[in-house]
Amino acid sequence: MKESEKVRSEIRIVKDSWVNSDLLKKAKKDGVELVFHRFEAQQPQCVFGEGDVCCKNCWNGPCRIIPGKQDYGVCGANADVIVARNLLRHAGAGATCHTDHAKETVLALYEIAEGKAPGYGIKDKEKLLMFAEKLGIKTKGRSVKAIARDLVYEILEDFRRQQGLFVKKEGTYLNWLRIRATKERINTWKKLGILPVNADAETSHILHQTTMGCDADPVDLLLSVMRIGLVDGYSGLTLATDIQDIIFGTPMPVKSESNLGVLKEGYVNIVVHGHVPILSEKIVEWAKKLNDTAKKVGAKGINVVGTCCTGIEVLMRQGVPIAGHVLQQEMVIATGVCDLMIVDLQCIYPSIANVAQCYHTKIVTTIDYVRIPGAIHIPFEVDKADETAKKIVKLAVDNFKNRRKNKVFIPKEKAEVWTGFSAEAIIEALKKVNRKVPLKPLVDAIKSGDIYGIVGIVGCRNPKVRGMRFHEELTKLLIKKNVLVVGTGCWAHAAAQEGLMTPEATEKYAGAKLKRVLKAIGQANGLPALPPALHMGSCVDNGRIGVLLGAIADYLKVPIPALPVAGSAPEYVTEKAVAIASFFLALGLAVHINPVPPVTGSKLVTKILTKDLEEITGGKVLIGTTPEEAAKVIVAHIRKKRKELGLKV
Ligand code: BF8
Repeated sequence: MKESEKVRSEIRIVKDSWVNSDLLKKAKKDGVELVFHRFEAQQPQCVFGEGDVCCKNCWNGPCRIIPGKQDYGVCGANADVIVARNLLRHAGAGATCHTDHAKETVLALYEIAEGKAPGYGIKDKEKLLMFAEKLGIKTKGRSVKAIARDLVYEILEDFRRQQGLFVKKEGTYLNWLRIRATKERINTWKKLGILPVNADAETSHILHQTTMGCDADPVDLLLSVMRIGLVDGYSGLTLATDIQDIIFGTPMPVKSESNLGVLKEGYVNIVVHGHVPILSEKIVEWAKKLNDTAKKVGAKGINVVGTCCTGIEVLMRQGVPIAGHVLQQEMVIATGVCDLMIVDLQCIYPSIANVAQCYHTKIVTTIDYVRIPGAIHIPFEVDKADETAKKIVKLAVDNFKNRRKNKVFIPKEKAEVWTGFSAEAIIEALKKVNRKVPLKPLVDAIKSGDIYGIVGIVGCRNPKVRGMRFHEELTKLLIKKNVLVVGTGCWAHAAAQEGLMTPEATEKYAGAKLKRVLKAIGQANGLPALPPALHMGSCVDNGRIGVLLGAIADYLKVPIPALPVAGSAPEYVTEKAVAIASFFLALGLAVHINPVPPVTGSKLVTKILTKDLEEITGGKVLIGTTPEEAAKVIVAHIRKKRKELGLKV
C-alpha cells in the first residue's frame, strides 16, 4: 500500500467514534494487526464476488459472468441462475447457524428434563406451559420436567419429520411455525408452497437443489430462499430464543454499561464471546462464586464482560456489561487487560489467537466444531457445566499475574444502556398504561401518528462502511421522524455506545410526538421515559421482533405486510444476516439492506427482490447507501403503508 493510501485508510479508521485512536496507536506499537488493516490489504475486492456472478459449484469452473462477453457458465447457467443459487446457499448456511444454535438449547432442555444437567433449571415455567398447551401436550397434574421432555419431543419432530417431504406433499409443517406465526402468514406461505416441513432436511436439500445440473429456475430458487427464511425464523431464531427464555428466564428491563471502558484495570477480566448463553450464564455464576479467589491473587475481584451476541444474552438477562461489537473483538484484547476470552460459536475472528499472542490473554474454545489454532480447547457439556465453568474461571484468575503492565490501556469511553426489552417486557411496560388491553396504547399511538412507524434495525458492523456510523446516524434520523426503533445484534452495541438506549436519549433525539408517547409509558413505569431505541436482544432474538409484529397485526386485524413498519440491516456481514433478511422478507417486511446485497449481477433477481416480491409475500428489499438515503426510503415506505391503512400521513 502506498504511503498516501495508508494515511487515508488510517483517517477513515479513526473517524468511527467507537475506534479509540490512542488504543489504535498502542495496538500498532504492540505489533497487532486489526480487522481494518486486513480489510485495506484486501482492496480492491473482487467485482465478480460483489455481484455474486462467480460460480464455484463444479469444476467445469470456476466460471464468472461478464455481460455481453461471457453470458453463460460452462454448463449454461446464466447470471440469474448463478446469483439465485448463490443467494440460496448463503441463506441456507445462515439458517444452519441458527438451527444448530436452537438445537444446542433444545438438547440442553432435554438434559434438564432428564435430570442430567444439574447446573441448570427451568426459570420461565409459564412460558414452558404456554408452548406445551399450544402443542396439545397434557400439562395438568404433571411435573415440569415431564412436560419439558414432551415439549422437546414435539420440537425434535421439526428436525426429523419425513411426511410431507419430496414424494407426497401432505401439508405438514414445522410445529414451531404453527404456534408462533400468524394465521394469515401461514395461509399465504401455504398458498406459495413454501411452508417448511423439516428444518434439517430443508437446509441440506438446498445443497442438492443448487448443485450443478439441478434447479435452473431463478424464481423457484428465490421461493426456496423464502422457505429457508422461514426455517431460520422459526426453527432457528424464534425457537432458540423461546427455549433460552424457558431455561434462563425471559428478559425484563435492566440497566448496564457498554463499550471498551467496561473493562477494569485492577480486576480479572473475563470476556464471553460468541452466541449461545448456555456456557456464558455459568461463567457469570462462577465468576461471582470465585470472586474472593481472585482477591487472593491481588485482584479486586472478577469482572465478566461480553462481546457480540453471547455478551448480549448475559446483558439482557443479568445486566452483564458489554465491551464491544464484532469489529471490536480484537480491540478488547489489545487493551492488555483481557485475562481470558472464552468463545462458543459464530462471528469469532480466527485472528483473536494472533492478537492474544501479543499479550498475556488466553483464548478458550469450547465447541467441538469451533476450534482455533493457538487457543486452549476445553470441551463444554451441559452435564459438567459447573466443573467446566469453574475450571475456566480459575484459568483466568491464574492468568492475572501474567498481565504486562506496560501494555495496558483501557479507553475511557463507556455509556449507560437500558436493555431487556423482550416482547413480554414491552407488553408488561404497556400494561402499566392499560392493564386490560396492553397493546392499545401502542397501537393508538401508531394510529394517531405519534408513533409514525416501527423499524427493526439489526445486524453486524461492516468495515466497508467505516466512517459513516450507519447504525447510529440511521437510528437518530428515524427517531427524529417519530419512528420507534427496536433492534438486536451488533446494532444494539452501536446504539448503546452512542447513548441511544437511555431515557435521556428520548429527550435529546426523539421527535416531539414520539417523545410524548415514550415519556408517558416510561413515567408509568417509574422512568423519565422509555428509550427511543429498544434493545430486544441478540441476533437470534430477531424472532422477538416477529412475535411483536404478529401481535400488533393480530390486534389490528391486518396482515403483517400492511403495518407501517420496516426492517434494516445497514451494515450486514454474515450469511446469518442473509437468512434473517430472508425471514423478514417472507414475513412481508420491507427490508433495507446495506452494503448493496450481492445480487446486482442479475437484473432479474434484483428486480424480484426490490419490486415483484411485494406482490408475493408483501416484502421487498430497500436500497439506501447512506444513512440519509436509507432513512428516506424507509420513511417513504412507512408513509405508503399508513396511507393504505387510511392513517394520517
Ligand atoms: O449474530 S450482528 S456480526 S455478532 S451476525 Fe455476528 Fe452480525 Fe454481530 Fe451476533 Ni448477528
